[in-house]
Amino acid sequence: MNLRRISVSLAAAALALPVAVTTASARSHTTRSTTACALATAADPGNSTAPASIPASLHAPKLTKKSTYNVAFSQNASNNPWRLAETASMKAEAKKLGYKLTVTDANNSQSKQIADVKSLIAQHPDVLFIAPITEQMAAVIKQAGKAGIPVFLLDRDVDHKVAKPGKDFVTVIQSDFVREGKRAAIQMAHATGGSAKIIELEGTTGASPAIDRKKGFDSAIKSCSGLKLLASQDGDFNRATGQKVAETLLQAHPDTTAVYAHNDEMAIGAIAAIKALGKVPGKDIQVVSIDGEKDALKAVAAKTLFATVECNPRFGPKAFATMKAYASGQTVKTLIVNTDNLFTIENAKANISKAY
Ligand code: GYE
Repeated sequence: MNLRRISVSLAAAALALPVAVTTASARSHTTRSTTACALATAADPGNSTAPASIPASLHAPKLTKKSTYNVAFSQNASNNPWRLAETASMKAEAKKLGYKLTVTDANNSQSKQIADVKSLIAQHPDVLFIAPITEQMAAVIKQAGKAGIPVFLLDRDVDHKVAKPGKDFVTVIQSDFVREGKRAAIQMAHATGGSAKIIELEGTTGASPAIDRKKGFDSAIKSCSGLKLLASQDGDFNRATGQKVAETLLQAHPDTTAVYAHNDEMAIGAIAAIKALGKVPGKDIQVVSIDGEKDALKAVAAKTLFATVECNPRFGPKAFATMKAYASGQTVKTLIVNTDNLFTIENAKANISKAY
């Protein structure tokens, strides 16, 4: 929603000043041939907070306060550690609270997830949590709202032209993906000194994190003329697909010096592809990604992955706390932004045992 636009324009505004300053100082050093990249020395900007202008959720179906609830969770896939950690977190919290939780798995198929949500609507749970595979899930989410079921979106957003936040669904709880892309761009500039030929492995086409992680990264690197995007392609947030796409792109662009992957699974696939081509990840080709799963933290510690921007999958406590707040009539905003860390060589090793 607006957060995306706001973040992009903030990112552009924030980057505009350092670039202008750098250009001015570069001019005085006549020996310098290229403009220095401000991102290469920029500190990690950390997390964003939801803009104060995000409205309260006022017109979605209400939830009666009860001592226990019958809730459902439509998960879009279970093919990676991130999804498994999210589902486990939802199950653990429901168990702790003594709520009945029905979980469906769409197996990474949009048509299956639409069918799943339709069958959950027919069962009329008190609450429907949905992790939408793409923004196109908006139409069926609207149907759930029409059936009087309060819907809480987890980790991905949907098309607001079709499903209105605060009306067709209560809220979306997610990370600021544009910010994640910008943070990844800064790490990429750190890894490469601001000079790189980059290939980008995108998440599932039409998924909000894929759209926004691309937006945040691509717009940030524009401020550094040395950071060049050679190619960008869908790797479906998946390790095997990421590896295949990376192999193809690396062969098509033998001058590649960096890979930006929208998630860790694809980054790990890319690292395998780099090795298969006889190159050294972390030396010949720098890799930066997003999530913070165990294998990625191990890769950061082993210096094959430069950094991973955290995107925390442990939604259970926040999802159920938000639902309870809504049931007791407290104000719930239509967007809730998670707080995420950054994993680099400084802290990766120490976090491996806690990772998923
Ligand atoms: O980064 C990825 C997963 O929607 C934020 O989806 C989530 C993303 C996460 O499959 O690994």
